[in-house]
Amino acid sequence: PAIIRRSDYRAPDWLVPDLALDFDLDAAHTRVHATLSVARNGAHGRPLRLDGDGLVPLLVRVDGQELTPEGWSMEGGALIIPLTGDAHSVETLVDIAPASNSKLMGLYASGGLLCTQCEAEGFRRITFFPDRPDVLSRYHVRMTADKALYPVLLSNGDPVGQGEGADGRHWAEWRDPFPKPCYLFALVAGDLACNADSFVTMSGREVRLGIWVCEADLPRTAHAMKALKDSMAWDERVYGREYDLDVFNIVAVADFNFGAMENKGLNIFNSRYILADPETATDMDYDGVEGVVAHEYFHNWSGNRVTCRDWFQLSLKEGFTVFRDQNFSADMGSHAVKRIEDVRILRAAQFQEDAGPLAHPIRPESYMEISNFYTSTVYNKGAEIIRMMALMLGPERFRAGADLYFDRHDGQAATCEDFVRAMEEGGAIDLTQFRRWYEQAGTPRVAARLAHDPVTGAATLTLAQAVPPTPGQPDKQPMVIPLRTALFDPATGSHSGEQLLMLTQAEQSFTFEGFAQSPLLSINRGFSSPVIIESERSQADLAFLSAHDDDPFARYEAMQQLMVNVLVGTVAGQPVDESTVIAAIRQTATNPALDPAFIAEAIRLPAEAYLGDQMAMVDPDAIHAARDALQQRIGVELEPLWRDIHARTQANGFALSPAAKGARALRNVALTYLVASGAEDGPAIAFTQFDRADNMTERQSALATLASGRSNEREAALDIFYHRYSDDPLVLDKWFQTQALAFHPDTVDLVEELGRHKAFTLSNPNRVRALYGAFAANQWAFHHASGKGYRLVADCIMALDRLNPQTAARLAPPLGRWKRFDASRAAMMRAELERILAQPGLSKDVTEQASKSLE
Ligand code: B3K
Ligand code: ZN
Repeated sequence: PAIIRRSDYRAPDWLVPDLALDFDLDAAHTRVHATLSVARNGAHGRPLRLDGDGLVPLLVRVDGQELTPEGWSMEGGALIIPLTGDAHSVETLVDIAPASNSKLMGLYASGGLLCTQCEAEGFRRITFFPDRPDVLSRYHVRMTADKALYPVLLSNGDPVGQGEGADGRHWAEWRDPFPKPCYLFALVAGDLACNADSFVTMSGREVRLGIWVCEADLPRTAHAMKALKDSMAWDERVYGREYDLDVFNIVAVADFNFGAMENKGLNIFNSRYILADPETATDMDYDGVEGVVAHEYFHNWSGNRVTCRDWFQLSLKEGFTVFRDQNFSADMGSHAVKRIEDVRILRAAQFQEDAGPLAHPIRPESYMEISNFYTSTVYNKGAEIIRMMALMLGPERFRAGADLYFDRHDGQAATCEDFVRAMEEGGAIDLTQFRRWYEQAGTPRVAARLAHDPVTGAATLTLAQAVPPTPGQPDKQPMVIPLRTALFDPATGSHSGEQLLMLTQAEQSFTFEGFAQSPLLSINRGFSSPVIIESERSQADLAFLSAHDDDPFARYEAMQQLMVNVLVGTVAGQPVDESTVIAAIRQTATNPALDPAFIAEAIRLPAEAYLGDQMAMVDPDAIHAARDALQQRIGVELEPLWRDIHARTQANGFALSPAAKGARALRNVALTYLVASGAEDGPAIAFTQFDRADNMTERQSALATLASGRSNEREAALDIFYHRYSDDPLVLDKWFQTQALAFHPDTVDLVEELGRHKAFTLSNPNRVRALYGAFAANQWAFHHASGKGYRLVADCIMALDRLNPQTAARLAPPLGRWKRFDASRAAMMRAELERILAQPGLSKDVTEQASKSLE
């Protein structure tokens, strides 16, 4: 497949200021009649080139005249039309088949609905068009459909007309006054019910809000509606940006390749990010709904009003919008806990990506298939890079930079460079060296060494940075690394003020005066930079910080580092002292001044995969054994505490308040330790929680605890859960996922069986991710020494690639981490990648991921 390069960008040859689309909708055959007003862009003689993917032109007209077959040609899937003038009207007619569209890109059927997904390059599967984000058009959409099957017809912008047609059909017209790229086009047709509400903007305009779902799901839309209204108010308050159309609609669909899509005025969502009620959604699901609703809403400014010039600029909208949704969620709940969660996600997904064969800068230089670049790097690392700018500028100057960016580029297709320049000018800062964060891949490592002179009382902190080599980038330049830092004086137990240290050179020293004794280092507080800190801090120092650091993230980090040191030491066969960890856990868990939600985060053991990331060579069995043993030890030593917490956090009725959520989180950690202790009544306590819970958070967490054990209660609980929820797809996903994530020696065989279960299907991406996506994240099970785990995932990728390459390709990266495993596992992982690549007709999505993974 061809490689597209950022340096090859050229402005479009033809612009399309206006586009009229006429859809004659039907699941088997939909006719799309498009009328494009085209305008030559610059002085050139090149023909009009309209992208198409699997389309056959049934009619081509220019200025009302039908062209003979000699008047146009096809090149790949594209339609080429030589034109003589500078402005023309071009019409095409195509016939597409939504019901057989298994890629879920373009116009497809989900349940009884017809819906679209166009980003990044799905619009070319609907009609011939210059499918690139820098061609912006005003859309006028007409849809005609069977009224009984599709009583609701939605598109972007505002509704401008509707009426009855012949033979039980009806029609609707929508007009979007804001010029937009075609990736933001959407339509939905179906039998939908509406949760209708309204919002008055800061300038006093009333916006009609609608969340559209099937009738039975209406009671599950309240949380999404609240999140939408909170987001609208937040963007006005924090960024001064208000909504710009008279209606804002959201539709939930069951079959969707990712989370949701920010189509102008008509967001389309994976139903898992809309539907929530206590019986079926966990607290994490509720937070997911809030965060994704906000994310898509915020795109109306960061993405739609200002869009991307080309797909290499994807982080311009995604990194910034993730940063915005993270801050929104923090404001809605706990800043400390949100930051911990976001860093956990960054480390689990992005640090792994940055350390492997698929590493790329947040602004990539090339791609085969753009769908493969909707990555944790572009999204989550992209957000961290905006966060560093916000930290360096402070809130007022950051807001001034954002204002300049939005005002200057409103209505345009912009670049990352445009954003950085607006921050420089609006925020009055020089970001010359900082731009390397857009160019260099890899997670910087910062070695921190603290030296103390008892005679002068000076403490000298020496910081040395190194960015590891990544594919295509053997040598790296020093980055700008802002590090929030404090030095704790052991004499007083406190520090005399945090400083923002700017590490800009390969090595730099900072001196601090007035320490009679050597201070304790608290660095990268709040995780101010997305880097790995290497500092030799004793277990005693870490224990002190875990109890006294006034930055909650640093406190959490000290606690986790304590645990990591013990676990990594155990795996390496070194003698370790578990007592410091256990004392620190007791200290934290019993501190009445701490938020229970924070405690739950801080006392949980680091994930097996995170432990693997700390080692040059990952030994999944040894890591599992060490973590399991420490968990048991903590369970045994503090058993009365776990019993007490578990009993104490039992709620009287369900609430969604931060306090109630925190109590549930802590209760679930306590249950895990209690069961891990091996106490005889552990499984029975878990089963009682499972059985009596009035909410999914407690039920699923008890189920997960049981699923990782070998009690009789295990089978019973899984069976009850399955039958209770067998007609709710989102909850059934949890049943698959819980088993795929279980720490159980037979997980790999179980997953194989579940792949043949009657409720399993490759045609629903949520179901695939619930089983195979979760399984591939279960380090111990996936890396089973037999290699069976690798084979299962490879088989799934190969089968799914024939239906849905985009979702298939997302399962490939775990197989690409072979360099970090022993020779036997590495050989088996490579063999699976090679077997995948040998499959005839393999998509370019999977080809790109698998071939890069072998390098
Ligand atoms: N912009 C979409 C993602 C589209 C993914 C295409 N492969 C959702 C989001 O980030 O808001
Ligand atoms: Zn986004």
